Parts: sequence; structure tokens; C-alpha cells
Amino acid sequence: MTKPASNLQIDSSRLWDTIHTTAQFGATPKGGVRRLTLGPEDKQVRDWFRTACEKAGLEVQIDGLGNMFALRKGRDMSKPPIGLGSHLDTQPTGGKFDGVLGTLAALEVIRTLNDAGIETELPLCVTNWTNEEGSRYAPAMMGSAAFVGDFTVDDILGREDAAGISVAQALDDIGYRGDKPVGAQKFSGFIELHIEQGPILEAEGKTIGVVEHGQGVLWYDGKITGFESHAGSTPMKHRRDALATLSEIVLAIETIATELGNAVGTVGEAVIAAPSRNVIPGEVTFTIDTRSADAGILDQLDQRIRAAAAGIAAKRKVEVALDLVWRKEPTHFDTTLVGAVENAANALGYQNRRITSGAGHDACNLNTRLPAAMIFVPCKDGVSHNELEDATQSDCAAGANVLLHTVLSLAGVAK
Ligand code: HGY
Ligand code: MN
Ligand code: MN
Repeated sequence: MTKPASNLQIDSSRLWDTIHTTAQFGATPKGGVRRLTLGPEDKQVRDWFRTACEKAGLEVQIDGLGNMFALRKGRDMSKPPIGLGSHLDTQPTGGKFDGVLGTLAALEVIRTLNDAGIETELPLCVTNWTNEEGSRYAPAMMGSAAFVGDFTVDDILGREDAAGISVAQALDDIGYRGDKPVGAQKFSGFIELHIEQGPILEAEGKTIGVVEHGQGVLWYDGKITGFESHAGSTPMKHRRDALATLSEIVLAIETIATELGNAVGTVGEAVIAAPSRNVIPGEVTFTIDTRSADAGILDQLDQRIRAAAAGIAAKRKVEVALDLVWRKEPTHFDTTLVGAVENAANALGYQNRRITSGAGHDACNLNTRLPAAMIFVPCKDGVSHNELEDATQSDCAAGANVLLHTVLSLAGVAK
């Protein structure tokens, strides 16, 4: 690997400006960003991003699931590019930095190389992955999951949101169903910058997280079938209350994850089929998200949650169906690329530490097919997936500088 031009730095104000410019697309009154994938706000930010990439001299290609690839030529075009990027969609109660920082820092790296007149040996490819959040459509990290072959394109195109709008329809509605085959883009490696979305870096006063591992994930769709009946005249012992059943399951998941340690568990969505104040809920659908960095504990989470649900169902004389819709194995990032991140952070003099990602990321999917690694920077109070999400300009710049020098060390500087 060629030694990077070590005094090269990104333009911190320009990066900070792009973060706040794009935050207007889906801005919420509380200062957050609501930019659900493939919706009108996502189109706005995608259009802005494509224009900015083209102005930076990149050739933008879109694949069949809307994944965006902005290519910068290198001296040796016989080799696949080094990829850098993240995602631009957000949670309903999203913030300005989750995904956005990594995608815009990648653009800033290109702008910095352009300003410095640096040609890299290998080409570079800035990427925006479709539907990383998994809120409107499951699974999370959807675009990169299909890219690496975990799901077929047709399966993903047919998935529908709560309003019955398919991914295919949503892509067509915003004009981002491209003709590049999904999975066709090759990479020599991929680096993703992201906020930590947890409290460790801030608590330890570290600027950079060198991400070694990522938690594995289990997502379930659940359905509880009890029996609607009168809220006033049905004696307590005759009730088959679907919502009370779910309440017990929620607390059982919390207990199981806490007891196992190195595990988390959440019921993030719950819908009563026909809600009415004076009807005992007869049908409830819900979701489970449970995670661990240890594959064995993932198995235990599955076994124990299913057993708990079955026991509660029997006791309450209701049916509980749990459908595992997504299993993502724990991630162990490519050690060479992890080393490149650490070398760049040390060369730049940033306080750093090895860290495991609690959140899932597109780089976690890519790492199953090609070498990938991640760079973390702190976020305020470790808060994310909340409109209060915040980060400092200097930490964002530090992360972008580590991204710049990691990419330069991997792509090399043309002689
Ligand atoms: O769910 C996740 O970990 C990511 O934020 N989509
Ligand atoms: Mn993210
Ligand atoms: Mn997220």
C-alpha cells in the first residue's frame, strides 16, 4: 500500500455544510430528519447527491434496487474500485448523521482529492445503499443484502410497505429503478464511516472507533390470535387477550436478553387488528429485533424467545406465531482493512480504540463477499434513531480524514 500524503485533510466546513444542507430533505420540527426510503424526501436527497457527484466528475450508475454507485477513474482501471459510502435514508425519528455522515464524507473525500489533483492508482466508487434502515420495508440493509445475494432482486421488489406499496412501485415512483444489474459492481474493498450510535467513544474520550465486529441480528414478524369480546361483560378469567399476551412476551424478551448478557431485544412495532376501547384485543401483530455479537447466543435467543412465547400462549389459551424473516450472522471485519483504518487513525494522531458495532450496517453485508471495514466517530450521549441525534463538526471531520487516508492507503496514489 502506498503511503498517503499524510498532511492532506478534508474541508471540514464543506462537509459540515453538506450535512446540514441535506438535513433539510425531511427536516422535522424537533430538528431531526424523517426521510423514509424511496419516499419523496429520499428522492430529493438522491437527486441532490447525484448532482453533487456529477459535479465532482463522478460517473453515477443506479442498479435495479436504486443502489447508487458514483465512479472516479483511477490510473489502473483493470482493478475494481475501492468503495466508500453508506446510506441516505433515515428512521421515522431519524437524525442528521446516521448514514448521511458516511455518504457525504465519501463525497468530501472525492472533492478533496479533486482539489489536490490527486489521481489514485485504483478507481474509487462512492455508494449510497438503498433502504439501510429497514423501517418502511424489511429487512434492514436491504439494498446491500440483495447486492451480496442474501435475497433475490425479485423477492425484494415484491416486498410491500404498510400501505401495500411494493419496492418496485416505490422505486418507479421516484425514478430510481436503474438498469445496472444488482451485484454487478465489483469492489477491491469497502470502507464505511458511521456515527457509533452508542456511548463508548464519547465516554472514553476517543475520537475514532476502529470497528472489528458487528452484532448478528434476528428479525421476527409475530402474530397473536386471541378472541375479541366485550371489555365490560367478559369475566377476567374467560379472556383471551392478545395485547396482554404481547405485554408478557415483551417483558420475557427483555428478561431473556438481560439474563444472556451480550444480547439485546426489542419489540418495536405492535398493531391491534381492530382497536376499540371497549373490545378486548383479539389479534395483534408485532415485530421482534434481537441481537448478539455471538452466534451461539443468537441461537439461544431464538430458542428461549420461542419457548417463552409458547408458554405464555398456552397459559392464556391464545395462538402465537413467530416468523423469522431475517437472520444476519455476526460480522468479523477484514483484518487487513481494519488495520488500515487503525494505521490511518494513528498516523493522523486521533485517539482511537477497537470496537464492536451494536447496529447493523451495509458494510456488514458487503464483508460477507469482499473485504470491508468501518470507522466510527462519537455521537452525543450515544443517542441515535432519535431526532436529538447529534455529533460535533470536529469529530465528523476526523472521521472523514481517517476515511480519506484509509482509502488512499488502499487505493494507492498514482505515481
Ligand atoms: O437496524 C440497524 O442496526 C440499522 O440502524 N439499520
Ligand atoms: Mn445507519
Ligand atoms: Mn440507522
